Amino acid sequence: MAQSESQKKQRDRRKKRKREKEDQNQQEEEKDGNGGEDEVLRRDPFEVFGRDIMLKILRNLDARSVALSLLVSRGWHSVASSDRLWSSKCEELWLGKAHIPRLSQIRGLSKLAAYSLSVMDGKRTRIMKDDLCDHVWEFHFNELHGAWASPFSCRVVWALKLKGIPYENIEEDLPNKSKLILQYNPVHKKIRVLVHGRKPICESMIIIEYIDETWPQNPLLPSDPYQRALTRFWVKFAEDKGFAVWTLFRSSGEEQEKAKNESLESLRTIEEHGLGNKKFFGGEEIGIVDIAFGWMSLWLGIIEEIVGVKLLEAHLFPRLYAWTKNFKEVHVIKQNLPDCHELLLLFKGVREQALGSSSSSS
Ligand SMILES: N[C@@H](CCC(=O)N[C@@H](CS)C(=O)NCC(=O)O)C(=O)O
Repeated sequence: MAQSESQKKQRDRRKKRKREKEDQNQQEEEKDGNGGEDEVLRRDPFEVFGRDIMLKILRNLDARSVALSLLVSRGWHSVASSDRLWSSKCEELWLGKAHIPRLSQIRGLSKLAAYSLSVMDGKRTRIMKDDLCDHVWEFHFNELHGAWASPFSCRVVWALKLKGIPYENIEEDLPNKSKLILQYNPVHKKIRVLVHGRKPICESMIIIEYIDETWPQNPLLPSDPYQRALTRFWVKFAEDKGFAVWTLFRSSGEEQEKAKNESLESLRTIEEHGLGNKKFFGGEEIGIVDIAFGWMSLWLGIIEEIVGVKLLEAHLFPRLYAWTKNFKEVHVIKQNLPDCHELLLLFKGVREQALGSSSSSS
């Protein structure tokens, strides 16, 4: 009996220890659960969100906060110093500025360095002689050789005007081009040529890219590399496929019919794949692709009227048709389109001459 009493006590003690142990375990488990959340909160946001989301977060911060985050860790530094992030900050900083320091535009310089140099430059209290020379050079030595009726000419005018860059226009007489054109563009001997300082640049779309890189205000190309690639794709499409309409303008019969079909095919492609439901090719703002296709807003109608062929019909290409209206409504474009009647007269003569010379040569 005495033994069973002590056994009972032992059993009770074991049970009590077991209960205590279970309580302790349960407490530890609960503590662990909360600790998990705390643990996540304590973790580096760079590890939790990853590079892309951090980039998006930093994009929305002001430049000073982004600069401070450079010091957090190597991971943060790699995001906070990226060109993708700082190129948009540079654009904001440079918007509307009359003077953008040359140093900040050195090719290969990181956008973060370009931003810091511009901020330092903005704090200077003295203007040096070199800066004044830069200004004189940039503002008074842009020579633009072209011809008023040329859509290639107008492209460059639109780009310069959209950016507010002054230039001296030099009208070329195309049948008797100046010696300067032959000197500046010895390969193609064509307009347009932009002479910046003493440097000639040829080919309208290449000139426009140069303008966009030299004067970053009101950007014509997006800063994101992928979007830039897509933009260049459509500029190339405009360059390659636009040609058919000009063939149609200068031809007749079978050749004209073939050019008409090719032109319609291109319009279908642009309508379906290029423009989408956007107001402009780049979105809400006019950009380089709009400039590349800009000739469709006026010259295409002139060609249709002279040749007697309808291509851009509203019911067939509603988006593209609406785009031509939106494009012409932009103040800078409206102010810098050639006079419609003068253009019509001139182009009638050009077509007659083209058909005359083709029939006399056949
Ligand atoms: N791809 C060139 C085309 C330039 C072009 O065709 N220019 C014509 C005037 S619209 C020209 O200079 N023609 C003179 C000639 O061929 O002698 C550009 O975009 O600048």
